[in-house]
Amino acid sequence: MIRYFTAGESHGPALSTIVEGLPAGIGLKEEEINRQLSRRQQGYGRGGRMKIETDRAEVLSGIRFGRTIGSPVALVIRNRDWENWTMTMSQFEDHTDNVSKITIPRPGHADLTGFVKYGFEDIREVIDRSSARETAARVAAGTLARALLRQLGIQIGSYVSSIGSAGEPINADKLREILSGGAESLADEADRSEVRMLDRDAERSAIEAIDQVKTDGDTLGGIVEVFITGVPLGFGSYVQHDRKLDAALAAAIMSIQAIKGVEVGTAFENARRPGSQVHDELFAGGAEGLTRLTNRAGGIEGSMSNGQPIHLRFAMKPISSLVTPLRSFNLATLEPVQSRFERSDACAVPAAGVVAEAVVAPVIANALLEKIGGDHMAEIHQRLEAYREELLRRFRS
Ligand code: EPS
Repeated sequence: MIRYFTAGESHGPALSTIVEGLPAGIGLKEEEINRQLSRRQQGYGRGGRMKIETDRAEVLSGIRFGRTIGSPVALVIRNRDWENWTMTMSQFEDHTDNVSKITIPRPGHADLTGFVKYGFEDIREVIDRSSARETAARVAAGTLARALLRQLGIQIGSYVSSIGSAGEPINADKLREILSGGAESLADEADRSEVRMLDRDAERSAIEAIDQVKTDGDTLGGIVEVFITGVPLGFGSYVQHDRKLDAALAAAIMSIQAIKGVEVGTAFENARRPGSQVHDELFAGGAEGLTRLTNRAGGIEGSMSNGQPIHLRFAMKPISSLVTPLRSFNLATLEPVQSRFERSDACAVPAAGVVAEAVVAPVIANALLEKIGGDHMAEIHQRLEAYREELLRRFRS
């Protein structure tokens, strides 16, 4: 099973990750990791920090001649901004007297609870690890599982359906057409837009809305749709809570900073309709064995993949660092004060989609390994093809 951890503070020397449990033989180009890192840095509404950083991963282990060798892959992404923070974030020299302490928490942020929970005297120690900069390491880690999946015809993509009140999910027929080329076609199309939207009117409205919040010193959240295509029927299981695919995918997405809701398929809309208008009817045969005319279940029934594209939708709250302050209090004096501003983004919804693509990759890869096993890519490929052929044979009319 693939496991990974990240380490690193936003303004420390670097972010790093160790990815364990990758099969041998996954072909990977360094440019692909860096391409994903660069995608994560884009998006209209990003703040000043993204002008400083150009994220690139250094591979320290686990890859030889462009292929994984089954051993842990360690990656490092240097923070260029570190040179501006060597005193504030100094590891061993004590600069307590030279660095002013932050004691005013931002509503909506980890500031207040992290400060109390860890017994800090300076909110800086919360800010630097709770920062969404950490997602750079997760994107780098996810690229490896993603490469494994891509080599097996499983693709992941996302687009932004709304930012603030601008935009809505695109028409199901148009979506089906784009997804027929695999979920990466969707991601490629979304990447052509600065807000990763597919509808030009919605894009224009979203950019205007971001401009408006920048002027107002405010921030905006949004909704992102994630698709995974090429997943055969039968990944995950209904038999035990910790083997449920929908639960694992939702947990992965919910672990991204500022994500507050995850939906599988059109779950909330489904809850408003009778079952006869919700459940996707079944037809044997067709190019992929089984045919469905709708996918309201989002490709998951009984917590298992059902062979349809997996569809997840998630909500990101507006970033909690606001230029225009909200009411807060000083943790040192308990006096009421206006919350302080920490440099940040006005909107990071487009980046969240790229991060979500990365964090679901190890979940799907693990479901695959649980289903068919295998220690190297040739073995996994052969087993998956045999499984796909068996499914086709079973449902061929
Ligand atoms: C973040 C605050 C900002 C963002 C950061 C997330 O960083 P800084 O305080 O250095 O301006 O730019 O995001 C990234 C650095 C990134 O790479 O995504 C926060 O507080 O969460």
